[in-house]
Amino acid sequence: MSKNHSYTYSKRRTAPAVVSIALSLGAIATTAPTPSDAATPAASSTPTWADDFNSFDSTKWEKRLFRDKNSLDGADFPEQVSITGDGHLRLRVGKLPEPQIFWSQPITHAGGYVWSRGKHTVGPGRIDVRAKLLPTGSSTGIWTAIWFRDTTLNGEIDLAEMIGTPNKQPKYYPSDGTGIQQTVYANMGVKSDPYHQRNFTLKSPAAEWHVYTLDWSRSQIIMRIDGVETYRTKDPDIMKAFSGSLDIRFSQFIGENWGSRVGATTGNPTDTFIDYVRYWKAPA
Ligand SMILES: [Ca+2]
Repeated sequence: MSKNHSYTYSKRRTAPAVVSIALSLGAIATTAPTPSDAATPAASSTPTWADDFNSFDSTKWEKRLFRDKNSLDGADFPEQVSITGDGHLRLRVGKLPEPQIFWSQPITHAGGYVWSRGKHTVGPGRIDVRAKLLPTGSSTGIWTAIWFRDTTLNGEIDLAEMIGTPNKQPKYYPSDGTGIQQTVYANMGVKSDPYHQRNFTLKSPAAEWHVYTLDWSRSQIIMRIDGVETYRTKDPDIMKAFSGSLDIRFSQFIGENWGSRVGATTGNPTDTFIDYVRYWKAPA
């Protein structure tokens, strides 16, 4: 997929061929970090900041009106974002009553996108996000993501990305809904930019609740799913892109050529849920 569109709004999809491995979280449990790796406070301590999504805090979050250029079948509308009665942020993909033209693209669906850019960012530390990404078998063409951009716009961390199932890339996103992709990008907008990408197979579908953790400092990025380490880099060419603080983004893009366009197995509606975000600032 394109790596050269405008970096200002980019959520780039790249073919996961450069560095990709598929493995079971259970199989790598022995690589869980030792206590000496713990750069940040344990989850049992009181978070520096948290949002349980019992209401929508517009001082921290914005519901976006947006279409990524890779989103060919839909756009994100504020109306597709809501808070459920049980305290979840819900991003909902639904079929439009009538097809329409949005930002020069004919679209049939609307989804949700919430970001904190310009309102709230987090510095080095640990961020836990508890989420249900996409239902299994009825979410074709929906590309849902939990991700972060550095305030310098140089770096991007994709903590969890999923293409709905079924899709055109079952090697990465199998039909049982267990596929997750994690990526770190540096030097956005430069065609030869370094990036690291990993694919993981969860033991249970991404349609179930999982806790996705980003643990970062100026010298290291670690990602975990349900407490099990899935990604780590200390590459200085990557880390130099993370000199600012991170905004937080939850998005749904709809229909792209690599993963799948929408179709008969795209549920109407199809939801992504976020239960909470918790942040622990790294010790000074
Ligand atoms: Ca909640």
